[in-house]
Amino acid sequence: MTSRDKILSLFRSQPEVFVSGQEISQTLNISRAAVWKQVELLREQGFEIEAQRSKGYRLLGGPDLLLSSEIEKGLTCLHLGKSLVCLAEIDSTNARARQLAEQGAADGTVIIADRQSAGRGRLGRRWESPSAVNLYCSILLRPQIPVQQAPQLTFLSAVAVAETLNQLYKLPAKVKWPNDVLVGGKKIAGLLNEMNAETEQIHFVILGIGVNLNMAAEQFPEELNYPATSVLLETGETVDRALFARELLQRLDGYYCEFLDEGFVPIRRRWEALCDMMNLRVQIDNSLLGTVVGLDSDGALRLQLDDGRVERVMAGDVKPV
Ligand code: BT5
Repeated sequence: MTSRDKILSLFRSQPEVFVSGQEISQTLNISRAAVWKQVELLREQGFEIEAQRSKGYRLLGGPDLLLSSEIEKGLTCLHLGKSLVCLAEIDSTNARARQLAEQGAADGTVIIADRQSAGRGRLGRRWESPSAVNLYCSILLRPQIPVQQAPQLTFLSAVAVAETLNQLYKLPAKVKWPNDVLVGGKKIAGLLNEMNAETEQIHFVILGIGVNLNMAAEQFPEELNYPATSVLLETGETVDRALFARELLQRLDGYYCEFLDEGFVPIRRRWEALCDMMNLRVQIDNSLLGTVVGLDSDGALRLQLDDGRVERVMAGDVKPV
């Protein structure tokens, strides 16, 4: 955690209460001048901090930044989040996770950012990532599984995101092949998994997860491939992003352990139960037409064509027809 995060965490643990410069300097083991400098930096970032000579500092308001200390509170994961990095801003958490992975970062490292300046979707698309409203998260994993099984991990994240939205906000979240989570037919989350592997061996997999939590209608781009929504738009309530991040990591960790022990079958079952396109007629990339009959063990969508043959679809955008 940076000094900035530690000071914020200290303020937030005692809302509206003055914390003396001396207490901060002792707790963080930095000089009083350094405390003052960090407070100035926080003010520049939009935090309203009152300073009184005899009492110290207190936080009156400011942006809702995610802090690793708040996400880690009570987290009991076996794999994920042993190292959890929360950044104010980054180009893309997936790009940062890849850099860290190449430098040898450990299995289970989690990168979260408050804002992405170049958030990525699939096929070079952009993921709109405004400041302080959503979750932008990348998880670095080093699973010892065959390379062809790596795409299965996307379904694990999709199930964990949909179930967390159901559990915390009673939202009827559904999964859409291959990498979306929808509420009422609108996209609320997108997943982007990236892998670094040789023919036989996975070096690492990055699970990129973007969930629209407190995003307001005017923050969505005008041109969208698919209608989109957020928890705020669905429920009318602003949600606690740290709590969502914590619940999601906890659930993902459980499913990842299960996946390593038992393979893809339990996740596939959950995914199929959450997919409301099962047995529906769909079109892939405005060409192939058929009925969704399930998910294959490598993550391919099983599509029954009109002549009865079952086609395995490896990539593409699915639209109901
Ligand atoms: C995705 O791509 O859905 C994958 C999105 C993954 C984002 C996460 S955030 C953390 C991590 N770091 C990254 O850099 N990325 C990951 P795709 O299926 O290609 O969908 C992209 C399309 O969704 C865009 O072309 C827009 O039409 C639409 N879109 C963009 N931003 C959106 C948003 N915030 N909510 C809903 N739809 C959006």
